[in-house]
Amino acid sequence: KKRVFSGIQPTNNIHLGNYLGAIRNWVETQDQYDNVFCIVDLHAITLPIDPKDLHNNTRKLAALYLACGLDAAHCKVFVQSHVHQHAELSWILNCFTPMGWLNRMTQFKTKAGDDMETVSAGLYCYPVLMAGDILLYQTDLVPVGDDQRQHVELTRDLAQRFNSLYNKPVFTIPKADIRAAGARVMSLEDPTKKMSKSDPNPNAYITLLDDPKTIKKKIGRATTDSERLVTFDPARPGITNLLTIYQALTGQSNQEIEADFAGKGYGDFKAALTERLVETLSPIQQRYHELINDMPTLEAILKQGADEVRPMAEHTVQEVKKAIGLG
Ligand code: AQP
Repeated sequence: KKRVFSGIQPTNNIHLGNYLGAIRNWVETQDQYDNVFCIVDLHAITLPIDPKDLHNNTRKLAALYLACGLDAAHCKVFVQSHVHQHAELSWILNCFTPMGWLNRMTQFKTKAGDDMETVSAGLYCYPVLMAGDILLYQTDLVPVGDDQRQHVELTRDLAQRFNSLYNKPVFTIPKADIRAAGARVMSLEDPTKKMSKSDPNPNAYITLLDDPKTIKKKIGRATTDSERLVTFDPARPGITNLLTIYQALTGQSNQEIEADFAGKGYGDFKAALTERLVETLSPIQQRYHELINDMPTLEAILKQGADEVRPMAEHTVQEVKKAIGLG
């Protein structure tokens, strides 16, 4: 079976973009692959984060992975910092990554903004840690949202560079797996920006734990336009984003959706979208609450996941050290 690896940062409540762009796809194909899914807490410290929040978010995210349908029988689910080989490989790969490559990473530019003096070196090296995460498990496929395309490309370049430098296939060359539906969910406030969990405005995103009233409010105030035509139209990114979400939830074609809402206004469409969202999220929330209230079971699943992946990670680190002549 092909190996799949992916992860999410435990930085905040995860949102609809993380679900539609990533987790839902992991769940859909989990029985076809050999899956490794990580809660990437080492990535979460690249920007300041409160220790209690980091601790709690890590457990919340693990519970959400499982509540969304990841099955421990098909997947190894674990916390990145429980497997020290991630940090170890990341350092080694840093020494093989040209600064020029990192200078081209658009996510760093967006997240660092103008703050080049105090922003951490960790944020700059984030793509190298991510490359290490993927390469440690000899990954074939990386199911992610469209925003991570550039980082997976860098991972491929790095793996190819390392293999050819030592003339040995130390790393499997991974491929990004980006599905069309839900690959880029946009902010509800500013539909030209991606939906992001670090957005200071909570109305810009729907979290997986939002209750029906909150979902209704957020969808109700989501940015649209004055045309009042329920059609996919790149010139009207607000309604197009909402329609894209609706499409990802229903699996209907553009034409079917436009036909269903022909002659209807944004109010009718927003009510239907709210209904679909509540329908999708309610069962996830119910399972989430069961899991988060049984911490010993959750901790045991995470420990088991880390115990299962550690030997694979160690094997790769040993191969890397051998190639380089370390130790
Ligand atoms: N808006 C999005 N649409 C589709 N997919 C998305 N992803 C993130 N935002 C969207 C996908 O979710 C996975 C996990 O993302 P992450 O938390 O590891 O990193 P991120 O890309 O930095 O996510 P956020 O939500 O923007 O978090 P913050 O605000 O903390 O940086 C990835 O597969 C990503 O593609």
